[in-house]
Amino acid sequence: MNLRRILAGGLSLTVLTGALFAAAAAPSSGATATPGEGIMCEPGNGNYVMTATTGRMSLPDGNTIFTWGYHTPTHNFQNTAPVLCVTAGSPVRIALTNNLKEDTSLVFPGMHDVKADGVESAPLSDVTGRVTSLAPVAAANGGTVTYTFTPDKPGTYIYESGTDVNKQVEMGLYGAIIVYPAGNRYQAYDDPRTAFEPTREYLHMLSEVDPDIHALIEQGKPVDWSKYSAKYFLLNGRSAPDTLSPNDAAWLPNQPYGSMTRVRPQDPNGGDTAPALMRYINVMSEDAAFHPHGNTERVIGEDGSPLDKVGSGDKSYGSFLVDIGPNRSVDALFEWFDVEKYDPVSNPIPVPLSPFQDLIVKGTWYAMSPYLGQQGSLPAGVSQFNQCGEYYHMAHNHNLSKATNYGATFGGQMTLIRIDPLNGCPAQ
Ligand SMILES: [Cu+2]
Repeated sequence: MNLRRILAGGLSLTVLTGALFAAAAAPSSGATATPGEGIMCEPGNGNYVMTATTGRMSLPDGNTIFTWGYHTPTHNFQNTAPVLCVTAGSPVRIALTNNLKEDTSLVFPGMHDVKADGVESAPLSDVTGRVTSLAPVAAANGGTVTYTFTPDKPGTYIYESGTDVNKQVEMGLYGAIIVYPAGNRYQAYDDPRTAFEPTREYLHMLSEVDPDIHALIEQGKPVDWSKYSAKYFLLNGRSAPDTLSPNDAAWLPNQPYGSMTRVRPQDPNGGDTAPALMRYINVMSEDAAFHPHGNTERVIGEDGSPLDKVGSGDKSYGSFLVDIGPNRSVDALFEWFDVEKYDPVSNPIPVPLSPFQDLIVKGTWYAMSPYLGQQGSLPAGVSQFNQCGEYYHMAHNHNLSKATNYGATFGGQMTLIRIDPLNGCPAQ
């Protein structure tokens, strides 16, 4: 699929996104999961076993890169690290074994009273007083350490290596911790106004990779960090169009997490309108401005702190650009609404499909209707990927240099938003 040629031809964005989706969906191996199915939590219910080890990630341009990551009882090797879904007030235990050739550790920013093998997790230093690790380590070549803590505040958090941080995080030792309110699995925070639709919860973890540095580390050569220059930009450990493939796609065995998001439009008749929940984490060293096309998202919390403390007034805000600082997290509610306002006479829903000729001119992805839920016949010989009347918008890092794969545009930190018909999508 030559995306550049499609761009040069000046075809519509909807055609382009269709091409991206087709490219991502093309492999026909055994996975049956559906793109956009949401966050894939690591099994364990607060009790996790992880082994730091080496492996490879694959990129959409055919490159493969030596990385570090973890294997778990349920997964051979993965990048990014397992998504840990836990509950406020319930203890968490992470047993870390180290199969790397150097010490490693984990830190849990935002968590309090973290213990390592039962004692307070505190930085280590050498005889000169220089800090050698931000947390007690699992020693190289088989060492173990067990971290325990009890999260007290719901929200979205990062966990990552606390040893030789610059190098080990670049190599892939980072992941997400999601803390749910006790008793409210489908709220972002304790405030019931942060409720979200149970099947519409998503994680966008932004990170980047300099393949030259990974190659030097694989070869055991010294690294000059002043020459750092990332070439690949990842969403949940994949770059576009791999971001659109389902969780646990068989053709991406070491990168299990997809990042296509699915939303439902607001019901004009006043039915269930629970929004989707978007959880963002930025693992990069510079700001990220993530841009969902077509509708705003409502930022409701940062770093595990709700912007609307009950009783203090609503500090949440809607934005076309979700700004996530380095090593920070943002939670946002995403509701797809109809700005033109449904009216049964002047603005009926659904509107009729476009005339047949316009379908030919506009392509098969856009029916010239802002509404959803209706499909019609297409010209003979025209194929389409549309399942049930849904449509798609882009979502990407607004720093377009990070929406690339080794300089080739339309890759990197980019995914699609899929807007399903009001009545759902039965044809899966
Ligand atoms: Cu854009």
